[in-house]
Amino acid sequence: MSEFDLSPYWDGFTENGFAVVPDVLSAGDVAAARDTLWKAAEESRRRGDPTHVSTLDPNDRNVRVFDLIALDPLFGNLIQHPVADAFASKLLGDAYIVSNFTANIARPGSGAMWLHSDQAIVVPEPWLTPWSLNIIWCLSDVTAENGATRYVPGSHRFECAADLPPNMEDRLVPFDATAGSIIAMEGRVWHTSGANTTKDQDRPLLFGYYCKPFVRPQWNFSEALSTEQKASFSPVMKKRLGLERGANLGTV
Ligand SMILES: O=C(O)CCC(=O)C(=O)O
Repeated sequence: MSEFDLSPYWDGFTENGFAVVPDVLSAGDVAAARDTLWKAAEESRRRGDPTHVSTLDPNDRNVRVFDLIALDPLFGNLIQHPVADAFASKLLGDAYIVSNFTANIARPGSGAMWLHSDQAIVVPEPWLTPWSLNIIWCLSDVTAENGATRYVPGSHRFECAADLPPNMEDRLVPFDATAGSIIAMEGRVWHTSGANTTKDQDRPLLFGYYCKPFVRPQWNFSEALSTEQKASFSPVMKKRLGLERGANLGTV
C-alpha cells in the first residue's frame, strides 16, 4: 500500500462520496500529460478506435480515448500512482484490480452525457457498499463553465434504482478542481459530464477505474497490451491488470 497520507481527505471522502486532492501533478506534468493525451487520441483514431461515441455523447465535441495504457507508458504510470493506490487500497482492499483507464476531453460546445453511477454500470443492484472507485485526473482546471463532471450530492447512499429521486438532474452540482488535482469518486456516486460553454477552453480528464477483485473489469488488458508492455509491469500490477493466468484465484 502507498505511503500517501489519506487522513486529511478520508472523512470527507466517506461522508460525501468523493474528495479532491490538489497538486498531485505539477504544472509541467499536467502539460506533458495533456500533450500525450492529444497524441494518444490521434493514434487511437489511426488504430480504428473512433474518439466520438454517439451512444455516450451528444456531439463530436467530446473526444474519448480508450485503451490509454496501451497508447503510452505515461498512462501506465498514472494508473499505479501512489495517490490513486492509497485511495483504491483503502476503499477496495489491497487486492483491488484495474477495471479501465479512459479519457474524455470536453471541448467547447460539448454537451452532457447520461446520468449514471460507475458501480451501477458494472454491478446489478443493490449497491450496498462501495465496490469501485474512479480517480479523475484533472489535466485542466475543472469549472462549471468548461464542463466539469457534475454529481448528485448524497447519491452514494442510494442502494437501488427505486431510491433514485425523479428530479436527479435538478440536484446536479459541478465539481470544482484545479489542474493537477485528482478527484477520487467512489463508484456509487451518480454523475454526468457537464456542457462546455466556454469559447476556447478544453477540459481534458482521465478516468482511472478500479474495482473489487471479484467484479469483472471493463477492459481486457491481456488482449489490449503488447507482450513488451505486459512485461514492463511489476508482479503486483500484472495481478491488478489481470495478466496472470490465475486471474481470480485467492482474491476474495
Ligand atoms: O467526462 C465526464 O465528466 C464524466 C464522464 C463519465 O462519467 C463517463 O464517461 O462515464
